[in-house]
Amino acid sequence: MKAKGVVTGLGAAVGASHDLPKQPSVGNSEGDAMKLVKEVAATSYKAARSAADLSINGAPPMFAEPIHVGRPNIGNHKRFLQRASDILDSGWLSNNGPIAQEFEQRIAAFLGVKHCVAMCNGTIALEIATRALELKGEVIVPSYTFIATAHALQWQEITPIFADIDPATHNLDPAAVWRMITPRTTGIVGVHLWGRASHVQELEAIASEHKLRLMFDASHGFGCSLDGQLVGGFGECEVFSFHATKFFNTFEGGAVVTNNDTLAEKMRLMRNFGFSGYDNVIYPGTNGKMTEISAAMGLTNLEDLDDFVAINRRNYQCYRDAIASVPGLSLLQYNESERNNYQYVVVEVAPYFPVSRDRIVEVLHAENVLARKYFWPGCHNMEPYRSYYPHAGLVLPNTTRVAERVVVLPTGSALNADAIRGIASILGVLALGKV
Ligand code: T4K
Repeated sequence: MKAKGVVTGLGAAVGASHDLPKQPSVGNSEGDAMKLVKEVAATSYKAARSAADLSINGAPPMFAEPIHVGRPNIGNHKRFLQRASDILDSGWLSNNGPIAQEFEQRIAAFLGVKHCVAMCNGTIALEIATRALELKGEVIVPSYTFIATAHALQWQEITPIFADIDPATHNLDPAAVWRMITPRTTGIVGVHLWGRASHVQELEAIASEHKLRLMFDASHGFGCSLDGQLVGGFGECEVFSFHATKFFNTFEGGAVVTNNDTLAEKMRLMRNFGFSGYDNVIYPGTNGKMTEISAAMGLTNLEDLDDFVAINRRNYQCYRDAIASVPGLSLLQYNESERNNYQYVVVEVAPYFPVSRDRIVEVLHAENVLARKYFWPGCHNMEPYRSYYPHAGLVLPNTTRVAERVVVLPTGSALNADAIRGIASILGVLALGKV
């Protein structure tokens, strides 16, 4: 079913010209349709043409059910259920079992790194990685990231020092990093925000000049590359989140990947209470183990990764075409010469757009489009950092500006081209300014 009309200012892109194939029936070699998250109810689609069509003005919402940012990408059900059944039969559920080990090998091979240390989630993986690197004192991080990046440090009484971002990339600005270095600085945690790689070379140069340890929070970057090399092998180690909402998920999960044998060994001990065999603890540790069922989900999803990219890419292109002609909105670009997972559809609202970013989100929510304001208001404006460093914002002008302007839109298998055009038509109405 098509969006019903074309909104002034949106141009032909929102109309019928870019018919993309309907999904989500992605076939596979076993002749099984891959069952993805079901599409949003098509019966409620319409295109908004004027303010009167908007739910905030009394019209019915465009979608009958909520469309979330972060609906999971789920691979072939049959293969997952077979693995789940095998796990139950085996009676081996956790503690570095055979499926978790296979998962680690597959991930390391996929990323082209020596070691993958699978964990129960990305936050614990960050904590273990920073601890294994013996970070202390002050560590430089962006404030424009999910709170876990900062909390993983604070949890260990390491002081996160927030450096500003490059407004073009939304990643740490190397010059800002350089300015925040003090005699207490021991490391830098870069974040590949939205899956777009950090300024890796520049950060490496700073780290090497100042003898700092460098690691990356690669939670968004699974399957993304920099200069053709997949994220995973940069810095001393990189940390992934495999949370349900991530491009690649294991229900909950995470991993630290590294080419450093000693570091990998240390992290394996740390994630298992420091146990080296029965009754022999040789290191302080925690419980960071990945379960077998999570690893089974990971193996299944890894097999369907190309389909996830194809769906996200198709959605991204559809958004790009539909939003291109809305003045004052720009879609964050992915470098098409790199590998991207297109998991985040990020729109920046120009200062001259007639409706505020917060009002855009309010209007979209009323239509059941649960757009998000990631990563507003920035970690430095959340507790405990807001109380600890009330003036941090003074050195974070780009963080403040970007965090106030970004809207993240839903993508994934729940959306088809009609739904995306419908969402774009709401934005087109807002561009007219009469809401
Ligand atoms: N570093 C970075 C840069 C990160 O982005 C994250 C996580 C981490 C570290 C930490 O990794 P983990 O410890 O989480 O592995 C979500 C995720 O919960 C969080 O993992 C993620 N970043 C962050 C960017 O987004 P919330 O609080 O904004 O949204 P949440 O979890 O409520 O999910 C969003 C929507 O997704 C829900 O409203 C509904 C939908 N959803 C969610 C789940 C869990 C589903 O449809 N199905 C589901 O199973 O944090």
